[in-house]
Amino acid sequence: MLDAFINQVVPQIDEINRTFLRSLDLAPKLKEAMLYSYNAGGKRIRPVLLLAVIEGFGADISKGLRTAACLELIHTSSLIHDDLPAMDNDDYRRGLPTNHKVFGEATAILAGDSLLVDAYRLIATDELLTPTDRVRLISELSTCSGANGMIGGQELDIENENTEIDLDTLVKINKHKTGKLIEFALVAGAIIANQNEVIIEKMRRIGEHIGIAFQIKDDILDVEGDKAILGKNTLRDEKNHKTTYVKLIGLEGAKHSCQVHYEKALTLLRSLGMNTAVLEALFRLIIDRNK
Ligand code: GRG
Repeated sequence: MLDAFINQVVPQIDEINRTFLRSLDLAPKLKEAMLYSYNAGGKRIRPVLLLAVIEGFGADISKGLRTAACLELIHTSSLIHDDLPAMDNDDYRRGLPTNHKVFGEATAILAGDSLLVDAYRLIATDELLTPTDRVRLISELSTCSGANGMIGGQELDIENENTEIDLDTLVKINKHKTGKLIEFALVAGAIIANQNEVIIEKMRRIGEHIGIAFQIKDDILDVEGDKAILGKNTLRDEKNHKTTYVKLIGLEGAKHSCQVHYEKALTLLRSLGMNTAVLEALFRLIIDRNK
């Protein structure tokens, strides 16, 4: 059932994004760099989560396709910047050499910038959404991506390299760096499905828990995962002197904490009275994944 859902929606998201990126034709090398990282693959978890929320509420998933596509472009931009020499300095991502290794650092920075900035037009011009919903979604997404969201979380992460931090600080970093885009997926799905504010805020809390579980699993895979399956290097956190859940509470502690956040997300989800089958399968995939 989850596979059928993924096979139904991912080609549609990819089609929207590829068509959109191909239309940006002022600077061919920049376009090529953007398409390179987008086409390198990736699990597309965030857009699938967004659309699964809409499906769970019995609403029309076509109304969420462009917002879901936009979210994946912004996520892709963050991966390009994350790999830059000034950040994690990585040479391998989504199974291929990183963007700056292929196109040079300047173009990689601009490819990340463009993916972040151009993406919003997918929502702004979405005629299936009301103008009010477009503005709200853009506002939510820029908050989740910006200085009070993913980018702020990345800054805290960098400032705390080589530093002994406690669990609360680590949770704060990851809630923002990784969690905010996942939170957006759940909140946006509820907005597009016309849910009330109580439900939207419950979705936000579900997103917080599943976002933390996602990052804990990422930390676990950095230690236990297989580079060939992951498509990125392992032991990156140790190389970058990062504090992770595994470092702070051990491998078993991290696995336990991942399970706890997953269960909290699940309990909240089941309290909403919606069809949770696809979302539950996705949450399970997030904590059981091997890539
Ligand atoms: C774009 C201006 C701009 C800034 C970006 C670098 C940065 C600021 C933020 C870093 C955010 C980041 C990369 C957090 C880690 C999140 C994470 C666990 C990513 C891996 O996501 P997956 O597993 O990857 O979904 P795939 O490749 O499957 O999409």
